[in-house]
Amino acid sequence: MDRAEKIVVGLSSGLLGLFFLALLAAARLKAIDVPPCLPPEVRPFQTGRIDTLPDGTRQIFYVARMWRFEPEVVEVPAGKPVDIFLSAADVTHGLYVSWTNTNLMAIPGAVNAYRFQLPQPGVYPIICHEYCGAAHQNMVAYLIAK
Ligand SMILES: [Cu+2]
Repeated sequence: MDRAEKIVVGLSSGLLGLFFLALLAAARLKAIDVPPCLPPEVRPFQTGRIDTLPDGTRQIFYVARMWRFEPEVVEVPAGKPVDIFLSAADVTHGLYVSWTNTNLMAIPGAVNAYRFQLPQPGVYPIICHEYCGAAHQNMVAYLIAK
């Protein structure tokens, strides 16, 4: 290996190390972590529902199907934890809560889950972000934070 190759390999390795450190720092600063595994009793479901835990945490079990989310309109307390459990009844869909970083895939035969909060009162549209058929663009639900 000549001197120029050693310099290029050294610079490339340094840059890779810098990117890796930036990734670790961003994950630490933004508290990004690997999602927890769901307990085995959480199975794919076909009907949507809403539960409230004793501590006030709202749990929403969304079913995505052509071309709607079930339940369609849900009120949640602003600033309190909300757990979303998401399953698909037919094909792959997506669930994106507008103006947040809540973004899940609805995959038939699987359940995805995510805990988040809506900090401000308001109406947050939920849209499907995965093309799922002819009326995909009409697939909207609403979270109303009060
Ligand atoms: Cu869709």
